[in-house]
Amino acid sequence: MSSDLVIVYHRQPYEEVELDGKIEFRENKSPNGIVPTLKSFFGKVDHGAWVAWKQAEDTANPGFDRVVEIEDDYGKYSVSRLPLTENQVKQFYHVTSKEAFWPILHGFKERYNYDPVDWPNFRQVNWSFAEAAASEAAEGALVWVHDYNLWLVPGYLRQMRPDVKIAFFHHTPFPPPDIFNVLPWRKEITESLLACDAVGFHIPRYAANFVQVARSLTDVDVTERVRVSEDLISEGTALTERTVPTRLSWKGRDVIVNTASVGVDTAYIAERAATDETANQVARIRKEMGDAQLILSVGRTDYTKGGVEQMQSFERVLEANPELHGKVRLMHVSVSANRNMTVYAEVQAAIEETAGRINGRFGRLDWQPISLISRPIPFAELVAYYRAADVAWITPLADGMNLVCKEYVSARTDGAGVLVLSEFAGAAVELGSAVIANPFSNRSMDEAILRGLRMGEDEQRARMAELKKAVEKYDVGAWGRSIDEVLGKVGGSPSPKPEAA
Ligand code: GDG
Repeated sequence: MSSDLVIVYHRQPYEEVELDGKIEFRENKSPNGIVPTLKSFFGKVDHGAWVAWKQAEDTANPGFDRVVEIEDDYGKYSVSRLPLTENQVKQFYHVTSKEAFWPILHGFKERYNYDPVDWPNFRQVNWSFAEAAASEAAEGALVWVHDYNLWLVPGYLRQMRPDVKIAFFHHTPFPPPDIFNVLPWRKEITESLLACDAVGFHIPRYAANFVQVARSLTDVDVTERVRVSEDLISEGTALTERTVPTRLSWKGRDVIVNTASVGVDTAYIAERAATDETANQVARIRKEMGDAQLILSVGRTDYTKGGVEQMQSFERVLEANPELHGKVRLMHVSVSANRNMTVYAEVQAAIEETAGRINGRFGRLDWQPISLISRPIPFAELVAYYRAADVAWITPLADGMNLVCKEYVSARTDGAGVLVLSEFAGAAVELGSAVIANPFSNRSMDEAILRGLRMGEDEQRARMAELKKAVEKYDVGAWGRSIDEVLGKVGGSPSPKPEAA
């Protein structure tokens, strides 16, 4: 059945569970994250489709149904599973996307690795995604593509199906031309993005960078520029922009450039934070802490998240402030998305080595400065740690948005707690009331964490109230509404379902 809305996202929108030899499709265990928000768009159309990949030994005979029909709380939708071999996945995702694109997107030119890239494979995989989307899309449908690993899909889809509307959303930062143009495929990627009706980013800076890149590579005119909303202008943060281009003209076609920051489900997190189970866990954590303060740091194991740099700051702070020994602990939760990738194994090793050195240097029988958690902890438990922490210390070197800081604020329905946030996280443009730190400056990092630890309750509450306003204003529902508005502008917005008779 063809669909009015096709979402193209690398991950499948459910968990596949094998029960007595039969495969069952289940809702993802944690309702947190953006998958439920994406699926909620299916409620607005007669029929939706989702395209993702699934590993197969033989792509001609994958041993699973290419398309399955799902019916859940979000309505009826098809899921098209594109069979890819292990090697195709490794090449397109782990090599080209993670070794070549990821460092460039985050501004780490020195980590860019061109040598292992198999560009024909990347093109082939993106072509297959475009074909799968094309075969699900109804006449004039909207196809909504997510993230840089599918950069070539819009261009291919435009060739295959000139009738469809195409929107794209980047979850990462987008760098300026001096960095992006390191990629030898820069023009091919940019022209594919310009084949969209709407190209989306978290914050105005990334949109502005994209437009600069486009202008450096092709004749593109900015036909509309608007002033950035006051609450996204945060003095003293590196990523603030004053105006942003919102419409381009390229080869006679209009391209909307939109910004909408992904948020979290504040109501769900607040509800979790208010349960008795959470209260009991918080009491247990606080008891274990005694009179020591708890600093919490959470993020994927990735060099962009600045885990090692943060621990080095903690080491300097402990060295310079002996009165803190025994009085503060850092809980560092750093989970690897892929342990088999050399680059992440190296980051993990560096984190372990740094934590080990600091614990060895300062630790005592009754006090270990750093607790390192390298396994994922259940979300309910994470909420308890958010609630128990005196300070959340979130200092990525670069981060598209960063949802952890927003989750922390949402969990603090008690109104207390301090957020120390990197000015290089996209979230910082909304969360100027956090203690803002520059992770490239030792002095800024050390002063910010000390300020967080020493902050009095009145200031904590005043700042947290401001943070809460921003996180609620830009929650996941607001992201959905803002995207809906853009999709409406391109004329491809899923039209509301007729009311049931
Ligand atoms: C990309 C962009 C952008 C982490 N540890 C545990 C755990 N988590 C969950 C957090 C949070 C999520 O992982 C991480 O989200 P982030 O936004 O911080 O970072 P990325 O994974 O890098 O996401 C990013 C995002 O896309 C959305 O567009 O914000 O900039 O890089 O939800 O809670 N969850 C559980 N246990 C853990 O140990 N349950």
